[in-house]
Amino acid sequence: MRSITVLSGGVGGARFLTGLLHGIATSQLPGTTPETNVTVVANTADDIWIHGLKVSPDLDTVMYTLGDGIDPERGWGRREESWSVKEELAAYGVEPTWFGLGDRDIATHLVRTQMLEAGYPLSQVTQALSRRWLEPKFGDRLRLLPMTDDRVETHVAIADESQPSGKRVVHFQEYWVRMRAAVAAEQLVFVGLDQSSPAPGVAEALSTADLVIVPPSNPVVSVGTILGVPGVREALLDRTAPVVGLSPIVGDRHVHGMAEQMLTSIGVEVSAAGVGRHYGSRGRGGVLDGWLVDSADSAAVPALEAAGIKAAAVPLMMTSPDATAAMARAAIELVS
Ligand code: FO1
Repeated sequence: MRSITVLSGGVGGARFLTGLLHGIATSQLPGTTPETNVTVVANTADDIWIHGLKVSPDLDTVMYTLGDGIDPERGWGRREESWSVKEELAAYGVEPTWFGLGDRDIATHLVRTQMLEAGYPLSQVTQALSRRWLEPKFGDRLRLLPMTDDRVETHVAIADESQPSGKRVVHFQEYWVRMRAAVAAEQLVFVGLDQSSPAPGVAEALSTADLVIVPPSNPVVSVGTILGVPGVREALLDRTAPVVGLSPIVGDRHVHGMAEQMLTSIGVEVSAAGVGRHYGSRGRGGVLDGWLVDSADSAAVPALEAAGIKAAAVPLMMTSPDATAAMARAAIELVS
């Protein structure tokens, strides 16, 4: 396999990529060699302008995780972080205080914001930041692309009796970070998504890769948004090589994050089979050729096969790079 493309959100996608790259480097993955290259197409609908800075959480989480700069406990932001700027902003009474930008992390957002304001597209900003974080370790065998260079933001409508409409719309980050997704997401609004176009290299990475992997990221606000960029689905469909996914739902629960709330918000059953059917079989207008479910959900396999999706049940907890590499191996074997 010359090239693999992965559609990634934040924490779950980054953890999967760590295992995939480990599996390639240690020759655990059939068909790959140390020269196999990986292109990551990352979600940018989590992005937020805050304190005058453009923050791209999923791009940064992938970049910091693979570049060993991530804070392992939080799964986002920098390790060995300090929070002086955040404390000073709070001392000035500047809102919002619910979204924490660490001092080291702020340098990333300053570089990104300056380059965007100088007219560079997000894809070139990401390439510049990756020169520090990814190139030294992976050379040209790993490429990180935003799904689009256009501004796209996920906003969430929640109940608010004080409003005449009975609803209020908040940015996804406020829904997740400030509210911990504790209230129902009555409606999701993907601002700018329908007008967006794939970033340079994205369509080609999807249509020419020898394998496309949908990792256990949030199927709605991470993978769903990538698939929602006009042109992305078409690039996935006009390819011969397989598309294989791994369920983020294990035993009817999400492993972390807020997939349950997001799936419920769009009326999709919170189960491994429900998500597989939501992505759909590539032969029937969907995107998947194969779908891995956790051993706990082996009963889902026949229904998925009936829906035209090859399925298998294997352990899907990413407890270590080797465990994750084994998941990547099972995904490759499922569709080889
Ligand atoms: N998550 C939190 O729970 N609290 C935060 O204060 C926070 C700040 C933050 C800053 C930069 C960044 O890249 C990510 C940050 N996150 C924070 C995580 C973020 O909400 C998630 O990475 C994704 O957007 C959701 O998948």
